[in-house]
Amino acid sequence: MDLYNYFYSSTSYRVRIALALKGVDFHYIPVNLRTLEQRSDAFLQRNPAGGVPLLVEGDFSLSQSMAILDYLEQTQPSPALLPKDVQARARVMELGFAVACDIHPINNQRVLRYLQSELGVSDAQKQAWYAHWIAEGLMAVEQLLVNERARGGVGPYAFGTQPTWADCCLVPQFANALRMQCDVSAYPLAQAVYDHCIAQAAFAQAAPMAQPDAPQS
Ligand SMILES: N[C@@H](CCC(=O)N[C@@H](CS)C(=O)NCC(=O)O)C(=O)O
Repeated sequence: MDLYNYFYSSTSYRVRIALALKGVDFHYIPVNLRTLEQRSDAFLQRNPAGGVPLLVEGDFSLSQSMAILDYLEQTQPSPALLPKDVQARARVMELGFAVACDIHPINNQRVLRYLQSELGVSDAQKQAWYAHWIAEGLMAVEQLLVNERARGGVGPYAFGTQPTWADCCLVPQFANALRMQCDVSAYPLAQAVYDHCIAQAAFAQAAPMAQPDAPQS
């Protein structure tokens, strides 16, 4: 299994966490987002959307991190990263999609690039945009965690004692918020989930700085 990805890409990080939790070996193929390799003809032929991650297994090729998580869940069912109970499963997906649909796309590199190169926004305005959507998005995520704790959910993961898709999505987004120096003090439950997760071996294995294309110093 080949995974085209980039060490700092949070969508790639989601998939790397799931692969590590499931103990699946893969071949890491770096796509350098800093040099816009994702826009090269060679990569666009593989993924016309021009983004990572991209999973390739034989002649089967799949983009979209959430579709990849689902594919892995079906093909490598153990350990399960979605609960069996229908409502519990929906809650996990609700949090995962809050990150994947409401936070990540509007702060994606191509959006930030467009803001600067086409609309001429300054670095400070770009940072304000980023921080604004992180704040709105993480506030909603925090409330989902508050609701879960009010239902009796104890953690230390987002939903209970085992990692789920919610953690696969939350951890990379929270890491991005910290990297972009956003104020995260209003999200103590999300912070606690993040702190717990990054201390676990599978999450550490999937972390950006542990990847072969990360800067070595
Ligand atoms: N919805 C897609 C988004 C993929 C995506 O755009 N990933 C980012 C990295 S986190 C990327 O490759 N950005 C490159 C760009 O925007 O040019 C997914 O979940 O896989």
